[in-house]
Amino acid sequence: MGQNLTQKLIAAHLVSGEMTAGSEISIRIDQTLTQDSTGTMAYLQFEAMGIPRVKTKRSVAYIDHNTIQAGFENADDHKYIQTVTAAHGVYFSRPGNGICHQVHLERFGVPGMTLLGSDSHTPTGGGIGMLAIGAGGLDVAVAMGGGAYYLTIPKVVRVNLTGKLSGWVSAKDVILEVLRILTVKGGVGKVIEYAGEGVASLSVPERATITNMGAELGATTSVFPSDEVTHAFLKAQGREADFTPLMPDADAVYDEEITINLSALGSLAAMPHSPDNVKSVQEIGEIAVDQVFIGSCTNSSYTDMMKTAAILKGKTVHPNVSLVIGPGSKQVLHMLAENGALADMIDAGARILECACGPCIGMGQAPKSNAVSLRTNNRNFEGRSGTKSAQVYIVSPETAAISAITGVLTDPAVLGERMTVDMPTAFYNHDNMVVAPAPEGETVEVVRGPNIKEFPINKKLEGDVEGKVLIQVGDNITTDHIMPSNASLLPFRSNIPHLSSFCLAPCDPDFPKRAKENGGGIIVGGSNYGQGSSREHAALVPLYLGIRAVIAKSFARIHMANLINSGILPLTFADAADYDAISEGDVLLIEDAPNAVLSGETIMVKNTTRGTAFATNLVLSDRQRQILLAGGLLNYTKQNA
Ligand code: MIC
Ligand code: SF4
Repeated sequence: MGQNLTQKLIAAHLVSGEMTAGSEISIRIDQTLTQDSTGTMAYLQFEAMGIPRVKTKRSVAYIDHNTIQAGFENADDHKYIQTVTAAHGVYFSRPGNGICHQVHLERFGVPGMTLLGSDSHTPTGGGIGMLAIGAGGLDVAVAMGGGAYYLTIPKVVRVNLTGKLSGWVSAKDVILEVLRILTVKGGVGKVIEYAGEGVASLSVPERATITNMGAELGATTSVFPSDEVTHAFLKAQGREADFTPLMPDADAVYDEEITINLSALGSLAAMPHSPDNVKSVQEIGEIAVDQVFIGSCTNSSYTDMMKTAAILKGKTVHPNVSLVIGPGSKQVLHMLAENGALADMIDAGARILECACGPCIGMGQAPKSNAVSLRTNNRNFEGRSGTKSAQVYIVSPETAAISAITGVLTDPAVLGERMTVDMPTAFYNHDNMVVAPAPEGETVEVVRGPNIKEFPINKKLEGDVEGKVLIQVGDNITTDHIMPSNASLLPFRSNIPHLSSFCLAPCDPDFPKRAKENGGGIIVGGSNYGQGSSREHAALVPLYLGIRAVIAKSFARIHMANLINSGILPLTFADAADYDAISEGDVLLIEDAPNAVLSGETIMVKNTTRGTAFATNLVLSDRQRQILLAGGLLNYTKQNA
């Protein structure tokens, strides 16, 4: 029986475990990436492990999220990351060099390699045939130290692409269509593998848009084959030697299959407040637009920017619209500056931002109250833009650019014949913003600013776990709810005590106070609890607040791993109906928790307020159970060192 691409990539990196559905395996990690908003914590954890130098083939630290320096905090964290990486063998991509996923694709990604990143959009690397996975910072720290990465053998979904994109329909519309079909929880436990005749017609940046936003499906990762298109891209990046062809076997078997006819697609938009709330642009109609943002790791490539510039050329942004553009990397911005496209954008009235995440994570450019904001990024969760009342629609760069001119949501089909942007045969390459680590790391002084506070480490699991239900939330709660991120909170990613006052505040502003008054307790969630980002702060902050367990209908992959890594019990209701039989304030009890965690998949939880009991599941590997017993991955790693 032939292998699909995912199986080939896993088999080539397998360290332990069986390649059978549902079993836990571990894989060797070739490359890691971190960014600044998760990186500070990841390097603090790496330091706590006491390993002098990273053991990966390549580890890169990017500064791209926390770039507004309204106080000393972000700049201090940048300095910490610059010095700690120099000391431990990690390459440092300086602020201004670009968004981690865009730069990594351009300059470092290698087909066939594994990449673990402390950012949920790490699967962007799947656009060149990498097995690229997002994880919490601690998992990345362990991988930097040479430890394997553990995951459950995923199911593999074949997305069969037929036909060819036409008109002004773009790669963004492809992934929006996949989201419409599979939804934000449809990819949990799965890898999305693209195949079929349509693959060859998609460029690397188009493929990377698709794999990037595959994160919104909850998927472990997404991957494209590495073919002649990949070869040409790497050659144009001056990295032909990094190319390896990679294809699934002709008789490969998949767990599921969906077909998307590229020729039949139209322009789509994800409506507020979920990336799977997808409708066609025409169906939504000509709603008035206040803000347009073109950029983010999903759509900030050279080709996206060239199309944007071509649409804007000779026009003026509508008087009611603020258009902001954030090119993805120094390479992209340099090329736009050199060929005049930047001038076309500026002349049309675009507000040009530095090469960074920016508005995507609410780092500036929060829209006005009740604004309609069209964005090319990947998430439109309520409040993520920095303005709670804003209505964010996710669209392609083509739709965004034409709408910025017309002032209303507009189908780019009105532009007439499809415009093609030729892929450059040689990208501009000058890696002067990447600093190599010091050869003798021991001599580097690691600089720590006053905003770096101690992070919480759990204790061994002992005795009963008992606590009040401090909050009961609904389905699809995101990590942006659990640990909101915006220009005022991101600077505190290395200051858990400060962040703790904002935990779950979008759901209930009194939650942090209640948690502190009760000395901790239990969170009850609906399905897909913790969807979205990789930020382990969504587990570390609850740990700091004394949360012992989260009981939910189901969890998102990375968040569940982060809870385990923090030693917080992630329990799922055996019968979802039991969710309704609990109220906030009820006291729940798990007797002899260590024994319960060790003894199998079902754990009984007593509701001592109501005198009832219900069953929960803890479907974990033996290793994960041991991590919970040890009080988290850091304790477990030290214990087994
Ligand atoms: C995001 O897009 O939500 C982020 C900000 O990039 C996060 C990482 C973080 O919270 O720092 C992610 O996607 O993992
Ligand atoms: Fe940055 Fe947004 Fe991409 Fe996250 S999704 S890495 S915040 S650009």
